[in-house]
Amino acid sequence: MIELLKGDITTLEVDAIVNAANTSLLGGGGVDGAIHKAAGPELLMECRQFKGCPTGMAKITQGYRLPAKFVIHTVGPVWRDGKSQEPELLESCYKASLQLALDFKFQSIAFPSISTGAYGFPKEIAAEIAISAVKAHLDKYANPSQVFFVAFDDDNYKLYKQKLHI
Ligand code: AR6
Repeated sequence: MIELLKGDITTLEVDAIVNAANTSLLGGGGVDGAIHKAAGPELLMECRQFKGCPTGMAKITQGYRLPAKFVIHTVGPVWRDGKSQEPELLESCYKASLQLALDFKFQSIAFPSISTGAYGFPKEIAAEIAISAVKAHLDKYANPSQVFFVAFDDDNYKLYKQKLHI
């Protein structure tokens, strides 16, 4: 089941929220900054142990002061020219995050629109990649059973609404 929400991902009471992080995993702006702020300093302490994360991969931590139980940190690609494997790497972020949710038998997961802020990925292509990666996973596996797309801005909300036909 896929649902679209508008607003702040840090308020959601789900098994895992996904963070659009950078390769250091040591925090930043945008959704990453909001998640670290809401989770508290323990999140950064746990993130340090990974010594980073390559683009397209994902790591999992506890949620600390967040209502979400866990945070899945994934690193989206920086948009360059569209010919530098950006689409494949973005798809890989969704797949790796969903694989962790499957491994942990999560029921619910919430995604922000990875790479469409500071990393400049075109929103429409990003929404198509996100939706098709999630649908492909849901067709094959029972977990997670509930996937939320969380749009922070109006553009993303409208795009997801249109592409999800809701
Ligand atoms: N809840 C949900 N979505 C949000 C929130 C929020 N609280 N805040 C922003 N967004 P961005 P990126 C949306 O820039 O493009 C960071 O500094 C935002 O509107 O957060 O993957 C990291 O440390 C946009 O649609 O992530 C990296 O250095 C989407 O989240 C870099 O930015 C992603 O925007 C990653 O860039």
